[in-house]
Amino acid sequence: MSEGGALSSTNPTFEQDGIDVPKRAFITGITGQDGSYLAELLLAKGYEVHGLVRRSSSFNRGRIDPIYLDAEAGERLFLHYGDMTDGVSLVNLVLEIQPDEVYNLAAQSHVRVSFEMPEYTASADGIGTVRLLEAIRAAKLDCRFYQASTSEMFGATPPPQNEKTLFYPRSPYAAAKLYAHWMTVNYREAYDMYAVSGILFNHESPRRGETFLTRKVTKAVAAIKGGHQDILMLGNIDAVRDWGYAKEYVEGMWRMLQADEPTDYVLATGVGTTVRDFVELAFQHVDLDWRDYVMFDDKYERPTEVDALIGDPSKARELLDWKAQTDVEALAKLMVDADIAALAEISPPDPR
Ligand code: NDP
Ligand code: GDR
Repeated sequence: MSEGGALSSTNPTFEQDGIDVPKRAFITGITGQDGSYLAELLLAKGYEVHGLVRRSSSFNRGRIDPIYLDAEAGERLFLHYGDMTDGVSLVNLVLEIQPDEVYNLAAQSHVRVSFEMPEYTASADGIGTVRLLEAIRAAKLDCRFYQASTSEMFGATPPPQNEKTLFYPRSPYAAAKLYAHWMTVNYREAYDMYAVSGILFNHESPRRGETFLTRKVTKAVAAIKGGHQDILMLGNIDAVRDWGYAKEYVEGMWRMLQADEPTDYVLATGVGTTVRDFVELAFQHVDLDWRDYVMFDDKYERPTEVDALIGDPSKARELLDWKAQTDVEALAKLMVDADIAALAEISPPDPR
C-alpha cells in the first residue's frame, strides 16, 4: 500500500499541558481477526489502545495475547470487560477511557449463524452500535468513530458495488449491519459527529475464524495434506466474493479516521472469485485435486444467499490513497502455508 494521500491529523500524539501524550483508541471486537490487526497497527503508530473484551468461560484472547509479549507495545494495551448488549458497560468505559478514536468492530459476524440467532444479532450488531454512539454523545467527547459496515448490505444488488449502490440485505446479519450503518450516518448528520462507515468486502488472513469459508478451506487443505482429514464438506460453491487480506484493510480503517471530512468508503480488491475457484487455488498449492476431497452438505447453505459481491474501491483509492495489494491467489497460498505451519506446531513429529 502506498503511503501518503489526502490525510490530516496523522500524528498519533496530541499536546496536553505542554507535553505530548499518545492518542487513545478504543476498539470493540479487539479479540477478533480485524481487532487484533488494528491493535497492532495502532500500537506501532504510538497509540494507547483500549479494547473491549467479553467474558467467556474459555480463553478468547489468543489473537491479542502475543501483543503482551512485546514489552513496549504491551504497556500501552489495556483490556476492559464489557459487551455490546450491555449499554451501561459501554457508557462507563467511554467515560473512563475518553478515547480520541473509537473503532466499532464487535459483532456476531457469521452470516449463516445470524439466521439462527436473528434477535441476538440485531442486538449486538444493530442496537449495540447505537448504544456505543449514544455513550459517546452522552460523554460529549470530541472523538472520531469508525463503524464496521459490510458488503453484505448490498446483498441481492448485482456487482460492481460502490458507496452509491442500492442496499438489499439478504440475512439478519446484513439487516442489523444496515441499521447500524444508517445510524452512523444519522449521528454524523444530526450531531455533527465525525462518524464514518467503512463498507468492507470480505477480508481474510491466517487469523480468520475457522468457520468462515476461506479459513475452513485452508485449514482442511493443511489437514488433508498432512493425513489428518479425508474430506471437506461445503455448501454453495457458486457464490462469488471479493477476497482481500485483512492486514491491509485495517490500515484503510485508520486512514478513514485521519481524513479531513467524515464520509463512507468501500474497501475491496475489485476482483471477484467463486468459492469453487478459491477452493481450487488452495488445493492446487499443495498439489492436490480438490474434486477428490470436497463434498456438498446443504447444512452450510443459507436460506437466502448473496450470489455475487465485487467492490469498486475507487473512492478509497482517490481520497485515502488506499489500494489492496494481495490478490486472491497469494492470499490462498499464505493462508494454506500458515495452516500447515500451525499444524506442524501442534502435531508432534512421528518418532518412527
Ligand atoms: P470476528 O468475528 O473475527 O470478530 C468479532 C469480534 O466481536 C470478536 O472480538 C468478538 O469477541 C466480538 N464480539 C462478538 N459479539 C460481541 C458482543 N456481544 N460484545 C462484545 N464483543 C463481541 O470478526 P472480524 O474481525 O472478521 O470482523 C470485524 C468486524 O467487521 C465485524 O463487525 C464484522 O461484522 C465486520 N466485517 C468483517 C468483514 C470480514 O470480511 N472480516 C467484512 C465486513 C465487515 P469474541 O472473540 O469473544 O468472540
Ligand atoms: P460471508 O463469508 O458470508 O461472505 O461473510 P463466509 O466465509 O461465511 O461465506 C462466503 C461464501 O462461501 C459460501 N460457503 C460457505 N461458507 C461457510 N462459512 N462455510 C461453508 O461451508 C461454505 N460453503 C460455501 C457461503 O454461502 C458464502 O457465499 C463474511 C463475514 O466476515 C461477514 O461478517 C462480513 O460482513 C462479510 O464476509 C463481508
